[in-house]
Amino acid sequence: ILDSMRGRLVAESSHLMMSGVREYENKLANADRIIIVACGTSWHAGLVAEYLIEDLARIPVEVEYASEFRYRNPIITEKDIVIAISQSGETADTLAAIELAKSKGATIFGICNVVGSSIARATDAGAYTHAGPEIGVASTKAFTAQVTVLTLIAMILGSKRGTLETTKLHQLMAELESIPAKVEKALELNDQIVKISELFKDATNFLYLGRGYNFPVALEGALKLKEISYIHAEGYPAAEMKHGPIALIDEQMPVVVIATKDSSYEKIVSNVQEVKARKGKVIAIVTEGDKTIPSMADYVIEIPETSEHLMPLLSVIPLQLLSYHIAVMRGCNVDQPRNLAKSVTV
Ligand code: F1P
Repeated sequence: ILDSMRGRLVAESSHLMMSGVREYENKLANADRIIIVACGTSWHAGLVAEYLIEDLARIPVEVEYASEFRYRNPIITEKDIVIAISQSGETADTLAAIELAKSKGATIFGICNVVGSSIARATDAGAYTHAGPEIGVASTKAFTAQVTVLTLIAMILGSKRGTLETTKLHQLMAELESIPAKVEKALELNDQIVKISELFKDATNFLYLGRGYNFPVALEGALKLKEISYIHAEGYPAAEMKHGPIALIDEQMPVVVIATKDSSYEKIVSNVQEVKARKGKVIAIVTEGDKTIPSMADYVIEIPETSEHLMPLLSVIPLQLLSYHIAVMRGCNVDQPRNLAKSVTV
């Protein structure tokens, strides 16, 4: 798995994949609204894109589960741009959502990993992620490659629309260039995560919490654990905890909190306090050098510092490793989990 995760570095440093975006950048930049359709992990990448595009390019974004969107009667017009995201490029729900949007005259932009796949062929334009083949069913490096492409799209749109200052654009570009080395560093956490996995491999429930850019990562961490280890896991925006999930917390409940240094850091500190007050076991993903959260958490995983816009590229890695090791320790087949298909074509 480590080798396959390293494959993402190739995708992340490749700017070739953006040629499809360049042709359509005016159309994208002038959109009144962008609708993102996807399923599973790809939908989580779409949620990260909502934060990125709204923040950097100030274009309203809606993120829809393709499996719901295709069956309701959504409002779609010729002015809409639909971005369809899919690793396999064969997911039937995403394909059906594209066909629906196309029938209403929307422009469809695809982000796929598999060249020449059905979704790539059904779209008007697009970008390939070139993350290499996903050996297992559950998406891992595809997620980071999708988020990378979507980050570049948000940056291009922000600079075209004048909502992203040139200095900030250059800072983000430079930071993006440093991500492959930081991913390598995050992968060095492997041995530490093996030890944590050993302690929690028999848990029956997990809660994942994150705020801002780390909220979709919390959802993705929970999905990965469900998919490959069959442990029940829920991902929540940390601020939603008090609206229900807090009732679940007791000394049996492992709570993975993605608490890196960003604009919502102070708030997440109080969320960790709330979990600890109820005796939950906190596994915190923090920024290197942080002192506050480590003083409260039960287990601490330090990842390199980066801009909050790019943090999902790093914060997802320990969560993927945690799911992987727990699944292996439970004797699960991580490449071919039960009941899951590589591409859901029905
Ligand atoms: C979507 C997806 C994956 C998940 C599993 C089932 O696939 O939900 O995210 O890991 O493989 O399908 P795709 O449209 O991104 O290929």
